Amino acid sequence: MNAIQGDLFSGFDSAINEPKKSAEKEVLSIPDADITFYHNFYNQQESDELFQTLFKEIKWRQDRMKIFGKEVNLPRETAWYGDRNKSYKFSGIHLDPEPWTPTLLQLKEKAEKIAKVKFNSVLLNLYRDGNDGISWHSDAEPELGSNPVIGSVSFGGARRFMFRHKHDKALKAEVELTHGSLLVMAGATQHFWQHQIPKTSKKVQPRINLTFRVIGHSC
Ligand SMILES: O=C(O)CCC(=O)C(=O)O
Repeated sequence: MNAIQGDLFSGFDSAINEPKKSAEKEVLSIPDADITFYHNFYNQQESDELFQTLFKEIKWRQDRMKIFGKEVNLPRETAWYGDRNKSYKFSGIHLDPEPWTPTLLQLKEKAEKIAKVKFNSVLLNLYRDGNDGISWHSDAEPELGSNPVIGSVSFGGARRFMFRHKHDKALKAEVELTHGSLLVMAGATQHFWQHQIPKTSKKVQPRINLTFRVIGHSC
């Protein structure tokens, strides 16, 4: 985490430019947003086990999307689980949910205690290596409603999670999403900010991310 990022957080030790490991909750101090980060939401052993379980149990799929009229593979594998009838549409892809597994329900309940909402769906992304990523977007699909609460849990290789303001391009922020962490985005965040996981030429371990969501009216 660099100094600019560090200054954005409370619970940050600027002398060594590292987040305080004891800090339970770090609030990202950027305008027009409500973002909190929990570094050690799961401990190392729990995180290792959950990564392995999700890697094996989830029905990962390789979706395709159209770019300039050409069909290409999405640079990651995905899966959509949740309550019945809570389908989701993004990048022109329509996803019908797989039923909750015991592992996903356990993860959902733990995230709900912090996010203070009942999630009814989860989008999972598997980033196999540094060639996988997700480009700039906000989670602003109509079925998420206004001011959605998104609970984002990460396991595996740490990746950069970047924010840019939609109206003021000079406003940027970044968080390293580490093994076993939880990031909660709420309030007006999706109205004003976009986020991305950039691809990287560095050697990175595979990573699984789960974004728990509340879907209102399905598409
Ligand atoms: O992998 C991540 O941390 C982000 C995923 C994401 O932005 C999304 O699923 O909309």
